[in-house]
Amino acid sequence: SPDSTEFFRTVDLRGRHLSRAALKAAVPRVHEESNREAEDAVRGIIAAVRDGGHAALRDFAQRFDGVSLEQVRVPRAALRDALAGLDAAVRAALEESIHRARLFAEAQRPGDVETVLAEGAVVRQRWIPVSRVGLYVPGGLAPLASSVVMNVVPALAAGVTSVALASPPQKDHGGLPHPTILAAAELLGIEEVYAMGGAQAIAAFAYGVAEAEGSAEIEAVDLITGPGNVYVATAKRLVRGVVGIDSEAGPTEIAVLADHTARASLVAADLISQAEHDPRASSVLITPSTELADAVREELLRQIVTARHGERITTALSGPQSGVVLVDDVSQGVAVADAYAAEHLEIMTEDSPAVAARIRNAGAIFVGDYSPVSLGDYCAGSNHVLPTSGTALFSSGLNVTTFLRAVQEIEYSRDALKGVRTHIEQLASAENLPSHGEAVSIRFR
Ligand code: HSO
Ligand code: ZN
Repeated sequence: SPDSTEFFRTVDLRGRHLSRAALKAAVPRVHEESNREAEDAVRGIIAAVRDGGHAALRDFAQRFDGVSLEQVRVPRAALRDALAGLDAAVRAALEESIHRARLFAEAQRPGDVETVLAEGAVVRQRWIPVSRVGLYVPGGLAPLASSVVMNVVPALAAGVTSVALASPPQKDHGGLPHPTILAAAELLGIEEVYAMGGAQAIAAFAYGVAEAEGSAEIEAVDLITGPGNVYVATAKRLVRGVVGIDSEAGPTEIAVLADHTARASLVAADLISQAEHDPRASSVLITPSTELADAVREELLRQIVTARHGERITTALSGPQSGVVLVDDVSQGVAVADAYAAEHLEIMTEDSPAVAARIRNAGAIFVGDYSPVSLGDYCAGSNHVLPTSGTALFSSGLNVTTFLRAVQEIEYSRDALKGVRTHIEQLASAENLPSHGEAVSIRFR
């Protein structure tokens, strides 16, 4: 049942031939109703920030982060100090992560195209970066310094010139965002950093915050990106339209499509790794092998004992959003994975690359035993800000094009326009919009 708290429950789809919609409904997932509550709270927060500006941000910092905040803007000196105080090995790791992410992001830059449809009839598509972005970096349950890299690198590779970053103020760090997050920002040359988190940060980016007694204006952005908990994801959804957003990147999800050749210890470790993020995280195993399913369940129980965040992990694995889906064979497994459209999908089967090639819906696909999600979280070169909750059906993880717009440009000569003049006049009159036709005809009189 949807509110069971059974540990890593089983959904048995063997021998069932379900439609795409039925498959989608059968797969373990938190369904929308349970997000409704968050939505009401978030609406209130957004309105409060819109109306109350800096004072509201201070109130929320007090209420949600337990911090009395004088300034949301992080001083430059704090950024420099954070980098100066960063552990050398962590700095080296961040640098490698940045290096790999940058190489891949730069390779993603799409080229402009130009098509000549007739002599003097030219259309082009030009990619133009958005002007100003607001990047969100979670810091609640874990300070995700790697998310600074994942947001900033593709934005800069796209050519965005105004980059603002927000991350929750930390009680243990004098009301500043986590020092590793600040250090990562400094490493990437980001100077505009705010100590604000949750839905209130998203509202501040979307609507801007007016200058008030000693606190400078926060200029509204054009696009907000970044992962977050259910409140952040909900807030982004609610301000979409006022600003652009990336895909919905809410509580993390991992699905593993594995057969009898997979190693249960690896599968379990990977399921646990993402459950570690959030009690609302989802970990799903899709397999035709009941032996593997049993072995993975045993491994989960064994590995949780020594996991630092055992309680959070147990909650995530016991929720309706997690469990094992038994399928007839790998082909049905592919269909289930496609219906689920996981944020992260790992393939550990016989000939994993061939199975991966058949997948259509996933935020990112991790192929084989040596490509765990943790690799992608930190150091693969790929991006870890990915669509969750099935939104991979229609959206993509962060990449360079997230920060670009494709602008079409039309340039026809007199003769070229003359070549389609009558077609335009005909279509205009067929649509009963004769002034459209006239705007062409007048040029030839
Ligand atoms: N797995 C998260 C990203 C992350 N993990 C950051 C560790 N740090 C969402 O893809
Ligand atoms: Zn992760």
